[in-house]
Amino acid sequence: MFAFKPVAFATALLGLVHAAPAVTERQDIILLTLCTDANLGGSCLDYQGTPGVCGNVVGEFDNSISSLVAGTESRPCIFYNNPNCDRSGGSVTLGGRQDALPAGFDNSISSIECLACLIPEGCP
Ligand SMILES: [Ca+2]
Repeated sequence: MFAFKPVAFATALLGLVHAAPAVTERQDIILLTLCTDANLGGSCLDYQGTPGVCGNVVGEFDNSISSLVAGTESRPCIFYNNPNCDRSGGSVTLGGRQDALPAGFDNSISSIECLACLIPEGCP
C-alpha cells in the first residue's frame, strides 16, 4: 500500500493543471516472440514492441519469421513485408499466438508496428 501513495499524490497534482482524458492511451511495452519455424520452433527472438513505433526486423529473422506470439487480440501488432512499415508490400494485423502465418507473410516479414490497447479500461 505504501508504494502507491507517491503515485496517487503525483496524479492528484497533475489533476490540478490538466484534466485526465476519458480514455488514456496505454503505452506499455508489448513483448513478442518471433520464431523462424512453425509452431514457435527454430530460432526465436524476444522482441519489445512500443505501441505506435515501427521496428525493422534485422539479421537472421528478417524474411524468416514463420510463427509468433504478439500481444493479445485486443492489443495486436501490424506485420509488414517491407521494411520501415511500408504498406505497399502488404501488411497483416495479428494478436496472440500464431502457429503459422497467413499466406504471403511466411518468411516475409521485415517490420513491425504494435498498436495501443484497443480497450479503454486497459488490457491484461
Ligand atoms: Ca521461416
